[in-house]
Amino acid sequence: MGSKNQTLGEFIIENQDSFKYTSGELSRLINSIRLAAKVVNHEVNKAGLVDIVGAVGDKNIQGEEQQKLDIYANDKFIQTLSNRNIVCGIASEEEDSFITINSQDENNQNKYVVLIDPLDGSSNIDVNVSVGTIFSIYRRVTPVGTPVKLEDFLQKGSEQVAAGYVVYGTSTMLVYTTGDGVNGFTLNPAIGTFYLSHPNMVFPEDGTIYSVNEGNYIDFPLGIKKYIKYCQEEEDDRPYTSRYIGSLVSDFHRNMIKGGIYMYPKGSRNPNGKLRLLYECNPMAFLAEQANGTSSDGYTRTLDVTPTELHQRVPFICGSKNMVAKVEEFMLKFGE
Ligand code: P6P
Repeated sequence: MGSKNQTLGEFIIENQDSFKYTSGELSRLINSIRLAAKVVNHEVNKAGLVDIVGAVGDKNIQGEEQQKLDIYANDKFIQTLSNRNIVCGIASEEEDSFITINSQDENNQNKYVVLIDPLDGSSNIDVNVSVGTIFSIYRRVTPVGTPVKLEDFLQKGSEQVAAGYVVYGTSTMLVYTTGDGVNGFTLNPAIGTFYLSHPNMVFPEDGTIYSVNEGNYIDFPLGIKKYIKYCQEEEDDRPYTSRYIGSLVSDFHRNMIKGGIYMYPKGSRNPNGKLRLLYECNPMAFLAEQANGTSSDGYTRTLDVTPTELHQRVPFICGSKNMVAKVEEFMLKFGE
């Protein structure tokens, strides 16, 4: 593991032996994400000052209003990932289909695919609330040197080789895992360097924070309704508190540090839940499990779900393991 205030670059070099594939490949992957994070951070931090905020008038495949920063972040991550000659394909929340990246060398030895939510929580941009980038990394399953295929992206979350997020908050942090624990790096904007500020991040097994949009309460499965009432009951002085930012990365980050649970159940407006399996739920679930937390849809471990389409949605319950277990207990007992 790293030492406090080690730079991200030093940390990657020191720990690349723990990455089960060729060390240089991981470094180039994480470094390209580091660069894109700094570029996007610069724009996010001045969003209120220039005419880059506000809807562009288009909608993405999710039917969601695309904010200018959504497009900007999407373009920057695709550009930096493409330029590093390490990735053979990219899927993004902002792109209808996956993008094939043709390597500069003709036989295209690139082995990795990356799935991203380039700017999660973008509805918060105009009101100056934290937003984030989420990324998920796999090795391709089709032959190296051939064009990437959809099956390279439709892999179970348990097959991820790396995952992480950038949270553009009161400070900008890059938090990621390569399957050997979770480490958080804080950006010093004055010099553009990420420093190891949160080594070996771990979810407390118990927590007192539950994060859910209670405006959807009436549509929740009975098991979720029962859990929320369990948190709110007066008896034996339950210490729970509700905190919901409306930005998955921010709610997840706070819950990992303080202990808590994030829930986006299914409902009438979102019969399969709202969050996307491949580039929101799976990377956050990988991080959660690497930080001693858990993640499921209320019944099935998130990382065990077999994907069927690029933008599919799943119900998402993620955080402190004993809180997730309690929700699953209620889902088993009361169900839908
Ligand atoms: P709602 C942002 O769009 C997002 O994907 C997550 O970051 C966030 O937790 C959730 O959706 C908010 O959704 O329906 O509560 O506004």
